[in-house]
Amino acid sequence: MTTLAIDIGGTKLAAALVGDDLQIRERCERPTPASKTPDALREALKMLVEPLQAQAKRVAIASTGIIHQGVLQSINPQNLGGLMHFPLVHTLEELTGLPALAVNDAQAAAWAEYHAITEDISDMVFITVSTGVGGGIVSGGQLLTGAGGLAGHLGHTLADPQGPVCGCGRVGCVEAIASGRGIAAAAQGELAGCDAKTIFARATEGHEQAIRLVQHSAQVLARLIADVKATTDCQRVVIGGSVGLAPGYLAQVRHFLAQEQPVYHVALSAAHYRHDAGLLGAALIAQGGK
Ligand code: ADP
Ligand code: BMX
Ligand code: ZN
Repeated sequence: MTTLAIDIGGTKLAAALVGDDLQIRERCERPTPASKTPDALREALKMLVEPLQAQAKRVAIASTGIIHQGVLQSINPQNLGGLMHFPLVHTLEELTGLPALAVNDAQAAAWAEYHAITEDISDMVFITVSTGVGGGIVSGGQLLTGAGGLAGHLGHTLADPQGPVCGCGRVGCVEAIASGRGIAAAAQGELAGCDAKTIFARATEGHEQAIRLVQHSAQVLARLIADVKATTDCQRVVIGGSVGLAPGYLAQVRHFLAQEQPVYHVALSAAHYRHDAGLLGAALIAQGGK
C-alpha cells in the first residue's frame, strides 16, 4: 500500500511516495514557511502533497515538535517562526481525504534507522543535528515516545549553565549551542548573519572562527552522547540531520567522544537513510512495524 510520507523540519518540508518495500518513488521538497500563523504551514503542505496524494492510500507524518494525539506543539517555537501549535493529523486528513498519523521527526528517524541496523541490537539512539537537535530512543526494541510525546527530546538537556538561552526557555540547552541555528547565532564579525551551511563551507576553507564554531557543536554533541550512553546503555548512536551529516562532522564528534572515559564510549554511525530517515520511519510506523 503506497504511503504519502511527509517530513516537517524547521528548515525544509519533504514529501515522498513510499511503497511497502520502503522504496521512495517520488520525492519533493520546499522551504518551511517562517510564520506564527498555522495558515502558512497549511498552505505550504497543500502545495507539497497535491501532486502526490492521488497515488497514496494513507499519510504518515514525521514532524518537528512534540507530537501528541496528532497535534504538533513546539518545545522551541523559534524553530518554526514562532508557531506554537498545529493540528497535523486533522489538516492532512482534510487536505488529502486519506487517513493520517503523525510522530516526532527524530523518533520516526530512530525507528527507520533501528531497522536498518544489521547487528542484533535492542538499544539505539538517533540524534538529528539540524535546525534544532532532536532525538529518538529505541530501548529493548521499542520506540520510546513517552506519555505525552516528549521522550527523546535530547536537544533540551543541559550543555552549559553559562550558555545561551534556548528557544524552549531553558538556559544552555544542547540545541542552543550545537544545532544549525545555535551555530549561526554564535557567529560574530564577518560570519554574523551566516547560516550553518555557510559556516561549514567557510570552515572547510580554513576560516578560524568557523572552525571553532563547528568544533564547539561537535564537542557539545559528544558530551550529549556520553550522557545518552550513561542514561540508556545503548549499543549504537546514529547521527542525522544536515549538520550531523555534513562532511567531517561525525569524525569530530568521534574525536571528542574518544576523550571521554571508556565507559561512555559507544559505536557511532551516520544515518543509513541519510536525509530520508524521518520520511521512511513515519512510513514504517504507518505500515505497523518492520
Ligand atoms: P530540517 O531541520 O528542516 O530537518 P536540515 O536537516 O536540512 O533541515 O537542517 C537544517 C540546518 O542544517 C540549517 O541550519 C542549515 O544551515 C544546515 N545545513 C544545511 N545544509 C548543510 C550542509 N551541507 N552543511 C552544514 N550545515 C548544513
Ligand atoms: C526541536 C523540537 C523537536 C525536534 C528537534 C529537531 C520544535 C519545533 N522542535 O528540538 O521536537 O525533534 O527540534 O527538529 O520544538 P528539526 O526541525 O531540526 O528536524
Ligand atoms: Zn531547550
